[in-house]
Amino acid sequence: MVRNKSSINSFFANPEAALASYQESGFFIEENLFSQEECAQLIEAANDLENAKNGTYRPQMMPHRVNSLYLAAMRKPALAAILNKLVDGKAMGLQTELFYCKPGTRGFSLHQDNFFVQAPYGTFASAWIALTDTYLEKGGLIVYPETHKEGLLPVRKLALEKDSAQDPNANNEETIVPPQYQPFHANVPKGAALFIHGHLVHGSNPNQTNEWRHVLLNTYIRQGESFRPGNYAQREAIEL
Ligand SMILES: O=C(O)CCC(=O)C(=O)O
Repeated sequence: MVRNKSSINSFFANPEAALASYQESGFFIEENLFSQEECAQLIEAANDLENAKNGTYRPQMMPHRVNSLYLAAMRKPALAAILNKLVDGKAMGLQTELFYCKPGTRGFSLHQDNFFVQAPYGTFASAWIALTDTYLEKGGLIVYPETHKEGLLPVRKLALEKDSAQDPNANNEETIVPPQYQPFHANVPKGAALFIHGHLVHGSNPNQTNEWRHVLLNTYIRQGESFRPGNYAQREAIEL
């Protein structure tokens, strides 16, 4: 099996190498952060969230505000320990979003998370937590290694029809990636997190399988730094 390049390190086995790899490539995959049972509980709880009940299965914004299981997942000490290193200070939780990604759901267009959040460079990072195995055909994440070094890149507007099962801001525009960068399709196994630098260009593939691709996306910011709350997300920094 071809392993993800960054999974040869771990923030717990080799913290310096892991941080260096993240700083160089703009992402890092840490396996086994969530147990099989925790993943199953987070998926089960997703069935009670509003967008499951109304049948749209649109990604659920801020599930930690209605179910403490997601708040605990955001505050998980192993995650917080890594985030403190990634933002080089005390990390605060900013956002949670639960992706159902039912079969056929369109992917998220290429973007930099900080396009939406507008935090100072290097103070903001995301943890994309796979609650099920993910790979190219199953809504897998696409990253463009090292693009975080470019700062904020320009975008082009898209004119796609809305996919009612996708985040309403997922396909409004896409980042224009300079031609020297190549995409990497990450295999992120259940229970692993792919950490994303706020300026790393990434997106996701459509889910072409007949299985659901549940992912929990948590975002974090260094304490005291500025950010855009956003009309849709209404972000607030919370203690971990
Ligand atoms: O889970 C996905 O499909 C992509 C999510 C993502 O990249 C994001 O919300 O920043």
